[in-house]
Amino acid sequence: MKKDFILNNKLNTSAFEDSLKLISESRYILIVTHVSPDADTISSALALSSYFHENKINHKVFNVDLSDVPKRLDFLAHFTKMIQKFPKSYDLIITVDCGARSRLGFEIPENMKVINFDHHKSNDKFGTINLLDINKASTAEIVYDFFKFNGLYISKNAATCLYVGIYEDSLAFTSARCDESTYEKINFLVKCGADASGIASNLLRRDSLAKYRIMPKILESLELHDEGKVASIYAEEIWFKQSGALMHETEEVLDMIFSIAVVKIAVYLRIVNNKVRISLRSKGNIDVSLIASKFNGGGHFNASGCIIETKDLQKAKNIIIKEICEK
Ligand SMILES: [Mn+2]
Repeated sequence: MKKDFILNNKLNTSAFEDSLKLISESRYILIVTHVSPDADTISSALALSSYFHENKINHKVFNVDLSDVPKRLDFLAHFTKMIQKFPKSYDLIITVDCGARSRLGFEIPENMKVINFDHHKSNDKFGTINLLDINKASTAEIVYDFFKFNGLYISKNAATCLYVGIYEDSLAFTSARCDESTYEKINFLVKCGADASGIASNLLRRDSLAKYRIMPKILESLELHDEGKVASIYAEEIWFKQSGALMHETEEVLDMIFSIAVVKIAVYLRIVNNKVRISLRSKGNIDVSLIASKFNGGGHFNASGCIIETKDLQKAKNIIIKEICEK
């Protein structure tokens, strides 16, 4: 059995039903979030986890490195129950927001059944059942569709998770992939008990001081290229040690420079595991996933990333800026 749900204005809902059937036939489910987890993958996983808890379905939410999970999501139900050690046995994997096999951080065991919830163009349909919709701004929206098409009850806990995933991955409802259905979902999630104001307080008003110690340094690194169309910033490894800031706390600086009127593409470089990790953002019809894919990276049309195998930030900056400006 291999089922794909790919949206072309026509819903193939049978893949949602088949997913639920596969879930009900399984004894122990491993929900897998991606490496360098973001709010979409964690929220999507914890929304499913809430449903599974409420319905006594054996499962665990897995991430290959829990120390990487953003702490600011700790208000989501079952956040502390996530694991990074494999359970003794499991017979179904559900991946959420994993745009490629490599994003799981481990090899899928042979003959393992996999349900693949995702919205990345790069996804090569590695699942037994693939619930892919690249037109959606978040994987959380596809998890929502799974609940709705199967007529499943969305508890307050699950609704809160789904709201957070949709909010964060749509960049606070500013993504071009937000459509009418996004707001219909949000409306329904609020009816289910998601508290928009409470969520905003938890998500946006709990910054560390360290974040504001490192931000000026990163902003100071700002350079404009190609008559200001391309902006780059970087963060030296030592700045993290000096300030105590965490990697994911600095991503907002990229959004800040991306907001400069003349800038069309924004680039952020920092060192992760002795290599330079690069995040790219673009406005309008500029596809930065094409640039990321030149360096074996991936992501979305307007937001993607890649890794360059060097410890030299300046060298990596020159390589990526050259690639962008020669486009
Ligand atoms: Mn996502």
